Amino acid sequence: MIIVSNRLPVTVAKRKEGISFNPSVGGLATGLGSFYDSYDSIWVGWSGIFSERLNEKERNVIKTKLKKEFSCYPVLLSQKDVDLYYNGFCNKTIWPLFHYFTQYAIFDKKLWDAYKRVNKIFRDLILEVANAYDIIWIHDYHLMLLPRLIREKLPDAKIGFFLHIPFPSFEIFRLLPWKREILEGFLGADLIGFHTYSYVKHFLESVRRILGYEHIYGEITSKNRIIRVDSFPMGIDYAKFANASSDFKVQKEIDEMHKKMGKRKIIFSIDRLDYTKGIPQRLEAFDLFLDKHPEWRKKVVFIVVVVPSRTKVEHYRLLKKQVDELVGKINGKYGTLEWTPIWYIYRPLPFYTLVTLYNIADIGLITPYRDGMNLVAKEFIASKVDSKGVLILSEMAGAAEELGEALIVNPNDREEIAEALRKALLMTDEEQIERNKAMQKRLRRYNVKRWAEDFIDSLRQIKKLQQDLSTKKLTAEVRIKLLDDYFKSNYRLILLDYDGTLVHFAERPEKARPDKELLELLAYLAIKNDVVIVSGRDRKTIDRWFSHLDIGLVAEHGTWLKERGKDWETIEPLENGWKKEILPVLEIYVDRTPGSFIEEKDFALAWHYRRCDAELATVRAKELKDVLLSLTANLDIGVMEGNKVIEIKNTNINKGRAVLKWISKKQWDFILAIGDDLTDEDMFSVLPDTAYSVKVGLGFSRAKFYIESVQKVRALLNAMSQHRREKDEAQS
Ligand code: GDG
Repeated sequence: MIIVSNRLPVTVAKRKEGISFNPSVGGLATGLGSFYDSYDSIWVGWSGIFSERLNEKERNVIKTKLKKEFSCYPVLLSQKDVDLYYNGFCNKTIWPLFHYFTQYAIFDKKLWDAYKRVNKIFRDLILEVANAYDIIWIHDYHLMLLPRLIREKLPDAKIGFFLHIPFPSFEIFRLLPWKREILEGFLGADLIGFHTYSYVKHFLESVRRILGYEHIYGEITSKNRIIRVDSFPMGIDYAKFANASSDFKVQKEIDEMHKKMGKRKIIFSIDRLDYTKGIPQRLEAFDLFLDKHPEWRKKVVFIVVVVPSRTKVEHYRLLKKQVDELVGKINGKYGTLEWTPIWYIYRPLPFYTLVTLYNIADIGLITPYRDGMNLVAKEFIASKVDSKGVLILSEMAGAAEELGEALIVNPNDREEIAEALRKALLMTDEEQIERNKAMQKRLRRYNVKRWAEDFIDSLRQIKKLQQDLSTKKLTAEVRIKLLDDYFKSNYRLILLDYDGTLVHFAERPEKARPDKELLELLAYLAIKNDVVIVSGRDRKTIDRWFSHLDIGLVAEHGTWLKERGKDWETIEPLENGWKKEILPVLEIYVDRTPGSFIEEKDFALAWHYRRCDAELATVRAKELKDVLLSLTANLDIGVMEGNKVIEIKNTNINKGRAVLKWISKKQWDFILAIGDDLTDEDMFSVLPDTAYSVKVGLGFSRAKFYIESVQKVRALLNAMSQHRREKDEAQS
């Protein structure tokens, strides 16, 4: 497996004493690092040092050591690259935009160009190290173009992509001038993962509204590939945190801290210095708490650890100043000679100190404005060996979806945070233990290893599904065999759906009338074969369009049948009284859903929504289906979903039942059935094993093969009728 991320898990620096190699900090590096150690994998990323600061010899030393000792492959980036791509597009455009800080987002073509260039640098290194069967797992917002760039060069690669930050709602994402390219970049992957289902929904909505690709249960069919989109809430290395407190060094620090603190309660927070983490308003909430509850003064200490981050970006520098001032202000306002309300640390901590603080803290106060997941919240809970302590967590952190037993707060509501602090300080041990145990159980089970394995399993599954579908493709060889069987046989039956199979879907059904070429083609085919049009359309239309041809006809999904040279007939006398009950319901939905309309057939009703706003229509269709299902529960009436249509009709009628009439007529030695939607599945399911069944377009189907488009269907039928035409033309 090749893991790809902006930074390697090892940071290289050049010092007077020589070149140093240290573990990288941050959610991705710490989280994935432990999984990476236990898996046969290599890591591609930037080492943290500018390429121009190294001479050829140093480069080689670094490259060799990274490869040998850490299985890492460094991407070389210059200071300019890092400035425009990392500090620029990543952290001045994508980061603020995806965290809903639109006012901070800069849209600058120069930064975008650098982003594209650096993504290509990553691609080139991956192409050097990747083998055909490798899994390539790309991480985060720095590399959103990479899946597609790799796909262009390695069409069969197994590519997974995981976004560690939120994916914003469509209204925010659409602000990005390069939104199309970014989405297309994502779709180069086979599996796209997010922390929460909300981000999945946002992404799918943007894909639908910007690129026009629909999805079914998170599976997008784009051009000729199926791509899965799903949520995988990232876990932590649970055992590492749970076991750490028994470490001698940690024990010693814990004892010392307890001595220092006495009976004081400890509130704790740690974050990278980032405007998304809500540090200033958290301090203000603490201020409000001390103001409203003077009885708690001198009895609590708030340990605030802030880890320097992105110091090259201006907003971060301003934020640092703001935090410094606020801490000074609060300490000045309430502090006494023997009590400092806030202990403020601005630097990274060694792991054992971090674990010590998780251990001794009575309250973890984590209140980001927005956070993809937030691992600190999970680590705090995992470190509580005696299950005592209270987590106060922002509802805006992805982690809040899994940690419902925490005290959940709105990060913008200082009153609520102050009140949560009071409540946490008064919470009984029993309640703390009960809440934490439930969360610990979940975090222990879905740890980072499970998370990564789940992702990789899901990637393998989608790859297998793609392969299953691709083996079903009606390839050139199958086509030759099909034509060969066709020409060799004497009794041939050809069953053809109409809309989406012989003609493209049109916005209004009356527009999709058969063209001259199609009518001619059907006429030729009918000379030597039994041809049947098997349609869901109403009988009158089918009759008007095709009754002059010498072919069989099925209308309204099998309600009406017409054999060659005979009259229309119904399979059995059908009851129709339900229509007057259902029609008014459909009319309400037409009024409420602009662009939708009702089609009335002899024994069926259909509500079409192909011309509506996609989002609204999906919601309405679901609602309507529920309503109809409850209305028709005790009747012989079924509610079926087709392509952008909901159809209500007698349950014992379907295309399968209708075509049996033709299938059972003769000992056919060649049967071909072609269709494109769910209603055609009934037709495929009644065919004998020897028949050729073909679905138009990708997707799940009982058909043996799929064919890409209406044009290809026409080309196939043309080839079948060709020899006859040639004869005719020669004669004339
Ligand atoms: C991004 C997303 C998402 C922090 N300071 C020190 C230190 N850390 C470790 C923590 C934790 C990690 O860094 C921070 O992870 P978070 O998840 O809280 O936040 P981000 O860095 O913003 O991470 C985030 C994450 O990616 C994973 O997908 O959850 O939403 O923004 O593991 O323990 N570790 C040590 N010293 C420190 O001073 N040793």
